[in-house]
Amino acid sequence: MYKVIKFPVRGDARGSLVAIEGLKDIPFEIKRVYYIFGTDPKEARGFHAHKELEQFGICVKGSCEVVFDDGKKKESFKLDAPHVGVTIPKMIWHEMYNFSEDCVFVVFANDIYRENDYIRNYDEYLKRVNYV
Ligand code: T46
Repeated sequence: MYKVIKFPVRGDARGSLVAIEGLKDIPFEIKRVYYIFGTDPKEARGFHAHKELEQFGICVKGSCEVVFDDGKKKESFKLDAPHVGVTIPKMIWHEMYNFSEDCVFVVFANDIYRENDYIRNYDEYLKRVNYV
């Protein structure tokens, strides 16, 4: 449903650095990066699946929880370390909750933004994955 990827932290006396390369550290070429910050902890985001888009998300600061749903079962993962991220595969419904006030959630994607790649209706999602 999703994969957790942990990166080595290259630290020295000056501080820490994490490097992420497309096709090497995450399983696709990176075409777009976006980030979410300043989300009110009471707000939830996501509530969609992507038809084709492959993504990888990591909280480089603070924390949030991602709920993954394949139409049959749900699993959640708390992102709270700047060197641990999760894949957000295509055709997986996902929702994000419990953003810390300082959360900066960075997402790498394998394509540009296309609104027609989103399935934003859960019943339509269930139909497409053949569960209704
Ligand atoms: C996803 C989760 C993890 C753009 O104009 N370009 C972009 O690249 C993106 C990602 C968004 N937008 C616009 C579309 C909306 O008007 O930014 C606004 C907020 O997007 P949305 O409501 O889709 O945000 P989230 O947090 O619900 O979902 C986002 C991504 O859109 C989505 O692909 O998988 O983060």
